Amino acid sequence: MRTRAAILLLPCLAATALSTDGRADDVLLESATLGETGLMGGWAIVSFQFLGGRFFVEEPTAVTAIGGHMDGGGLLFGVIVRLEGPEALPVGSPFIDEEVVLVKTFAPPRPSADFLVETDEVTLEPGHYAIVYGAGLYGTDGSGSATHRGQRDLVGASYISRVDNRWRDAATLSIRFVVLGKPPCLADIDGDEEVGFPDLLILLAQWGTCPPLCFGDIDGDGVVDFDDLLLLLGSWGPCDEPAAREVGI
Ligand SMILES: [Ca+2]
Ligand SMILES: [Ca+2]
Repeated sequence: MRTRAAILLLPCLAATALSTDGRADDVLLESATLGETGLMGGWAIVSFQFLGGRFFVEEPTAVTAIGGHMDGGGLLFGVIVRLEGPEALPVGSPFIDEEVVLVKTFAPPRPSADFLVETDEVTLEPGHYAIVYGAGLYGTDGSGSATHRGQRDLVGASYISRVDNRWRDAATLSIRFVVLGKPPCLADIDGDEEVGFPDLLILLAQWGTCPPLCFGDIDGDGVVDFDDLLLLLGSWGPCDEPAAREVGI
Protein backbone atom coordinates (compact mmCIF):
# COMPACT_ATOMS: atom_id res chain seq x y z
CA MET A 1 0.00 0.00 0.00
CA ARG A 2 1.21 3.48 -0.68
CA THR A 3 0.50 6.59 1.24
CA ARG A 4 -0.40 9.75 -0.60
CA ALA A 5 1.79 12.78 -0.09
CA ALA A 6 3.37 11.19 2.93
CA ILE A 7 6.64 9.44 3.53
CA LEU A 8 6.11 5.73 3.83
CA LEU A 9 7.54 3.78 6.73
CA LEU A 10 8.31 0.26 5.65
CA PRO A 11 9.98 -2.84 7.06
CA CYS A 12 12.10 -4.58 4.43
CA LEU A 13 13.36 -8.01 3.47
CA ALA A 14 16.45 -9.62 1.94
CA ALA A 15 20.16 -8.85 2.24
CA THR A 16 23.55 -7.79 0.96
CA ALA A 17 26.21 -5.94 2.88
CA LEU A 18 28.72 -3.26 2.13
CA SER A 19 31.35 -2.10 4.53
CA THR A 20 32.31 1.28 5.82
CA ASP A 21 35.90 2.37 5.92
CA GLY A 22 37.65 5.26 7.52
CA ARG A 23 38.09 7.71 4.67
CA ALA A 24 39.80 11.03 4.98
CA ASP A 25 38.00 12.68 2.07
CA ASP A 26 36.07 15.91 2.43
CA VAL A 27 32.50 15.53 3.64
CA LEU A 28 30.20 17.18 1.12
CA LEU A 29 27.08 15.97 2.88
CA GLU A 30 26.40 14.36 6.25
CA SER A 31 22.76 14.95 6.98
CA ALA A 32 22.39 13.20 10.35
CA THR A 33 24.34 11.52 13.10
CA LEU A 34 24.69 7.74 13.08
CA GLY A 35 22.19 6.13 15.41
CA GLU A 36 21.47 2.52 16.23
CA THR A 37 22.69 0.12 13.54
CA GLY A 38 21.78 -3.48 12.78
CA LEU A 39 18.14 -2.56 12.27
CA MET A 40 15.59 -3.33 9.58
CA GLY A 41 12.96 -0.89 8.43
CA GLY A 42 12.62 2.88 8.39
CA TRP A 43 11.67 5.45 5.78
CA ALA A 44 11.09 3.38 2.66
CA ILE A 45 13.27 3.74 -0.43
CA VAL A 46 11.35 2.04 -3.20
CA SER A 47 10.26 2.55 -6.79
CA PHE A 48 7.45 4.90 -5.76
CA GLN A 49 9.30 6.75 -3.04
CA PHE A 50 12.73 8.32 -3.52
CA LEU A 51 14.49 10.09 -0.67
CA GLY A 52 17.26 12.63 -0.96
CA GLY A 53 19.33 15.27 0.74
CA ARG A 54 20.56 18.60 -0.57
CA PHE A 55 24.14 19.81 -0.35
CA PHE A 56 26.31 22.66 -1.60
CA VAL A 57 29.73 22.53 -3.22
CA GLU A 58 31.94 25.62 -2.89
CA GLU A 59 34.91 24.53 -5.01
CA PRO A 60 35.24 22.07 -7.88
CA THR A 61 35.16 18.70 -6.11
CA ALA A 62 35.62 15.14 -7.31
CA VAL A 63 32.99 12.86 -5.74
CA THR A 64 34.67 9.80 -4.27
CA ALA A 65 31.87 8.02 -2.43
CA ILE A 66 28.16 8.11 -1.65
CA GLY A 67 26.44 6.29 1.17
CA GLY A 68 24.60 6.65 4.41
CA HIS A 69 22.77 4.52 6.93
CA MET A 70 20.16 2.25 5.41
CA ASP A 71 19.21 -1.33 4.86
CA GLY A 72 17.59 -3.21 2.05
CA GLY A 73 17.66 -5.97 -0.48
CA GLY A 74 18.45 -6.03 -4.18
CA LEU A 75 19.80 -3.03 -6.04
CA LEU A 76 19.06 0.61 -5.32
CA PHE A 77 20.30 3.66 -7.18
CA GLY A 78 22.00 6.77 -5.89
CA VAL A 79 21.82 9.80 -8.17
CA ILE A 80 23.47 13.16 -7.73
CA VAL A 81 21.36 15.80 -9.40
CA ARG A 82 22.20 19.46 -9.88
CA LEU A 83 19.69 21.89 -8.37
CA GLU A 84 18.96 25.43 -9.46
CA GLY A 85 19.15 26.80 -5.91
CA PRO A 86 19.37 25.95 -2.22
CA GLU A 87 15.66 25.15 -1.95
CA ALA A 88 15.10 23.82 -5.46
CA LEU A 89 13.76 20.43 -6.44
CA PRO A 90 14.83 18.34 -9.44
CA VAL A 91 13.08 19.65 -12.53
CA GLY A 92 12.67 16.29 -14.25
CA SER A 93 10.03 13.66 -13.75
CA PRO A 94 11.86 12.08 -12.15
CA PHE A 95 15.07 13.36 -13.76
CA ILE A 96 16.27 14.97 -16.97
CA ASP A 97 19.65 14.02 -18.34
CA GLU A 98 21.00 17.56 -18.03
CA GLU A 99 20.61 17.64 -14.25
CA VAL A 100 21.98 14.18 -13.48
CA VAL A 101 25.71 14.28 -12.87
CA LEU A 102 26.25 10.87 -11.26
CA VAL A 103 24.40 7.55 -11.26
CA LYS A 104 25.54 4.72 -9.04
CA THR A 105 23.76 1.44 -8.36
CA PHE A 106 24.51 -0.58 -5.26
CA ALA A 107 23.24 -3.29 -2.94
CA PRO A 108 22.51 -1.81 0.49
CA PRO A 109 23.56 -3.67 3.63
CA ARG A 110 21.22 -5.91 5.60
CA PRO A 111 20.62 -5.31 8.46
CA SER A 112 21.26 -1.59 8.49
CA ALA A 113 24.79 -0.25 8.55
CA ASP A 114 26.67 2.93 7.79
CA PHE A 115 28.20 2.31 4.38
CA LEU A 116 29.98 3.99 1.49
CA VAL A 117 30.01 3.13 -2.21
CA GLU A 118 33.02 4.40 -4.12
CA THR A 119 32.28 6.36 -7.26
CA ASP A 120 34.09 7.14 -10.47
CA GLU A 121 35.14 10.55 -9.21
CA VAL A 122 32.80 12.76 -11.17
CA THR A 123 33.84 16.37 -10.62
CA LEU A 124 31.12 18.70 -9.38
CA GLU A 125 31.33 22.36 -10.29
CA PRO A 126 30.40 24.81 -7.53
CA GLY A 127 26.65 24.82 -6.94
CA HIS A 128 23.70 23.15 -5.31
CA TYR A 129 23.06 19.43 -5.55
CA ALA A 130 21.03 16.60 -4.06
CA ILE A 131 21.83 12.95 -3.58
CA VAL A 132 18.69 10.92 -4.25
CA TYR A 133 18.21 7.25 -3.43
CA GLY A 134 15.52 5.15 -5.01
CA ALA A 135 14.66 2.05 -7.03
CA GLY A 136 12.99 1.22 -10.31
CA LEU A 137 15.41 3.17 -12.54
CA TYR A 138 18.85 2.43 -13.97
CA GLY A 139 18.26 -1.31 -13.80
CA THR A 140 17.44 -1.43 -10.09
CA ASP A 141 14.54 -3.39 -8.65
CA GLY A 142 15.38 -3.61 -4.95
CA SER A 143 13.87 -1.96 -1.94
CA GLY A 144 15.41 -0.39 1.09
CA SER A 145 14.80 1.80 4.03
CA ALA A 146 16.60 4.68 5.63
CA THR A 147 17.04 3.80 9.27
CA HIS A 148 16.65 6.70 11.69
CA ARG A 149 16.37 5.40 15.24
CA GLY A 150 18.56 7.38 17.62
CA GLN A 151 19.69 9.76 14.88
CA ARG A 152 19.42 13.52 14.79
CA ASP A 153 19.68 15.95 11.92
CA LEU A 154 22.92 17.88 11.61
CA VAL A 155 22.99 21.59 10.89
CA GLY A 156 21.85 22.33 7.36
CA ALA A 157 20.11 19.01 6.77
CA SER A 158 17.62 19.53 3.96
CA TYR A 159 15.63 16.60 2.65
CA ILE A 160 13.61 16.04 -0.48
CA SER A 161 11.36 13.20 -1.52
CA ARG A 162 9.51 11.99 -4.55
CA VAL A 163 6.20 10.41 -3.63
CA ASP A 164 3.35 9.67 -6.00
CA ASN A 165 5.42 11.01 -8.91
CA ARG A 166 5.92 14.44 -7.36
CA TRP A 167 9.03 16.03 -5.93
CA ARG A 168 8.55 17.81 -2.64
CA ASP A 169 10.41 19.09 0.37
CA ALA A 170 10.56 16.53 3.12
CA ALA A 171 10.42 17.47 6.77
CA THR A 172 12.92 16.46 9.41
CA LEU A 173 13.62 12.82 8.69
CA SER A 174 16.85 12.16 10.65
CA ILE A 175 18.14 10.21 7.67
CA ARG A 176 21.87 9.78 7.42
CA PHE A 177 23.01 10.45 3.85
CA VAL A 178 26.70 10.92 3.15
CA VAL A 179 28.60 12.22 0.11
CA LEU A 180 32.40 12.41 0.12
CA GLY A 181 34.74 14.17 -2.27
CA LYS A 182 38.19 15.57 -2.73
CA PRO A 183 39.80 18.38 -4.69
CA PRO A 184 40.23 17.37 -8.33
CA CYS A 185 43.75 16.65 -9.51
CA LEU A 186 43.96 19.84 -11.55
CA ALA A 187 47.71 19.70 -12.09
CA ASP A 188 47.41 16.33 -13.82
CA ILE A 189 47.23 17.98 -17.21
CA ASP A 190 47.59 14.82 -19.31
CA GLY A 191 45.13 12.83 -17.21
CA ASP A 192 47.33 9.89 -16.26
CA GLU A 193 46.41 10.17 -12.57
CA GLU A 194 49.83 11.46 -11.67
CA VAL A 195 51.41 14.89 -11.55
CA GLY A 196 54.83 14.48 -13.13
CA PHE A 197 57.28 15.54 -15.82
CA PRO A 198 54.85 15.17 -18.75
CA ASP A 199 52.55 17.66 -17.04
CA LEU A 200 55.49 19.95 -16.31
CA LEU A 201 56.57 19.88 -19.96
CA ILE A 202 53.09 20.80 -21.13
CA LEU A 203 52.96 23.67 -18.68
CA LEU A 204 56.35 25.00 -19.73
CA ALA A 205 55.49 24.69 -23.42
CA GLN A 206 52.44 26.88 -22.86
CA TRP A 207 54.21 29.40 -20.65
CA GLY A 208 52.52 32.76 -21.02
CA THR A 209 50.73 31.72 -24.18
CA CYS A 210 47.31 31.22 -22.68
CA PRO A 211 45.00 31.42 -24.62
CA PRO A 212 44.75 29.62 -26.98
CA LEU A 213 46.51 26.71 -25.24
CA CYS A 214 45.45 26.85 -21.61
CA PHE A 215 45.96 23.33 -20.29
CA GLY A 216 48.82 24.64 -18.19
CA ASP A 217 46.66 27.34 -16.63
CA ILE A 218 45.96 25.32 -13.52
CA ASP A 219 44.52 28.14 -11.43
CA GLY A 220 42.36 29.36 -14.29
CA ASP A 221 43.45 33.01 -14.23
CA GLY A 222 44.09 33.20 -17.97
CA VAL A 223 47.88 33.04 -17.96
CA VAL A 224 50.39 30.23 -17.52
CA ASP A 225 52.93 31.50 -15.04
CA PHE A 226 54.78 30.83 -11.80
CA ASP A 227 51.54 30.45 -9.84
CA ASP A 228 50.62 27.48 -11.99
CA LEU A 229 54.14 26.08 -11.74
CA LEU A 230 53.99 26.25 -7.95
CA LEU A 231 50.61 24.50 -7.92
CA LEU A 232 51.99 21.75 -10.13
CA LEU A 233 55.08 21.24 -8.04
CA GLY A 234 53.04 21.34 -4.85
CA SER A 235 50.90 18.44 -6.00
CA TRP A 236 53.72 16.39 -7.50
CA GLY A 237 53.03 12.65 -7.38
CA PRO A 238 50.04 10.32 -7.64
CA CYS A 239 46.66 12.03 -7.65
CA ASP A 240 45.25 9.77 -4.95
CA GLU A 241 47.81 10.98 -2.40
CA PRO A 242 46.80 14.59 -1.85
CA ALA A 243 48.85 14.99 1.33
CA ALA A 244 51.92 17.22 1.30
CA ARG A 245 54.67 15.77 -0.87
CA GLU A 246 58.28 16.46 -1.49
CA VAL A 247 58.91 18.34 -4.69
CA GLY A 248 60.59 15.91 -7.02
CA ILE A 249 62.79 18.18 -9.08
CA1 LIG B 1 49.90 13.62 -15.43
CA1 LIG C 1 47.38 30.55 -14.32
